[in-house]
Amino acid sequence: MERAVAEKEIRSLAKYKKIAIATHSRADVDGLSAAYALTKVYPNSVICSSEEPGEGAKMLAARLGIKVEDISNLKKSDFDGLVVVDTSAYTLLPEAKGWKILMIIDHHRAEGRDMQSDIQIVDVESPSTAEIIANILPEMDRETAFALSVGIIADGARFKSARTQTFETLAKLMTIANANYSELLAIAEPDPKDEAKIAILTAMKRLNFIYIGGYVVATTEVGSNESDAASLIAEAADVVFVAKWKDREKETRISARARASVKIPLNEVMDEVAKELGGAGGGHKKAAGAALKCHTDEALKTCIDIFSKKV
Ligand SMILES: [Mn+2]
Repeated sequence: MERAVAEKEIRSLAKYKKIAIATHSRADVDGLSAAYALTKVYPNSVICSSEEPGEGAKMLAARLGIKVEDISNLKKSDFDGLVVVDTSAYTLLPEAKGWKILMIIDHHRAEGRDMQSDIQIVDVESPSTAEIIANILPEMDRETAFALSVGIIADGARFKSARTQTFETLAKLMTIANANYSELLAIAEPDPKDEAKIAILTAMKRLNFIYIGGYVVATTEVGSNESDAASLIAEAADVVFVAKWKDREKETRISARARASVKIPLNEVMDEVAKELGGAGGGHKKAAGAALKCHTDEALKTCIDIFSKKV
């Protein structure tokens, strides 16, 4: 979508009296910063999500005084509808079911995308939702520029998926925010809590790896922090699948990561694994995930099988 058209679409929703702006459950800084930028366009709006926000999102919210409501506590009839940012899959925000979705702004790939809206601003080439919004709405205040800077730094996996525009956009935002990189990085990549450190080290202790078609592929299991563990292990292995059993949902969550040179798109692997085992999978080529209706052993075995087939 052309920039001017996208801006018109975003601004067209300002006619509504009250909008809820939702990001995926366990909000991250990309989703939160995108939602926050939109509150400046829709002054009478509320930001919402589900489950506890990530550490960086909590820090950003505290710094800018952003309030994040639990979407389950909102009364649908009080709102004209929902704007969804940084996801377009009900798996990542099941509580959005039953809401009228006025607009979706997202950078995730099509697999698993099952939310529908008349206005969909989706750029799968963008490393972050923050970058999409920063380019559509370049006029912004200092706080918004600060938030979007953090979103861009946090979601880009240390600029591994950055394009020229990412750096240009970030430089402009940092100038408006009058912020330095270390200050932004402290929120984009907060120091892990002890329980996260222990979860990651446990993931490493339980790690198995095999050689598949020239790639070192690792698998492991954790009780929490699966995506942090996956990101770190992918610094050493070529590909990693980290499993976590969710007792409440009776399902296994997989967090998958690959280094830049890996040719097999993990979002496709996750999608096929989900089709075989039941559940949903998708994400990006180098960072993907799935929620699967089976136990962790079977989930990891199927990840390896499907990956092997694709090599
Ligand atoms: Mn994102």
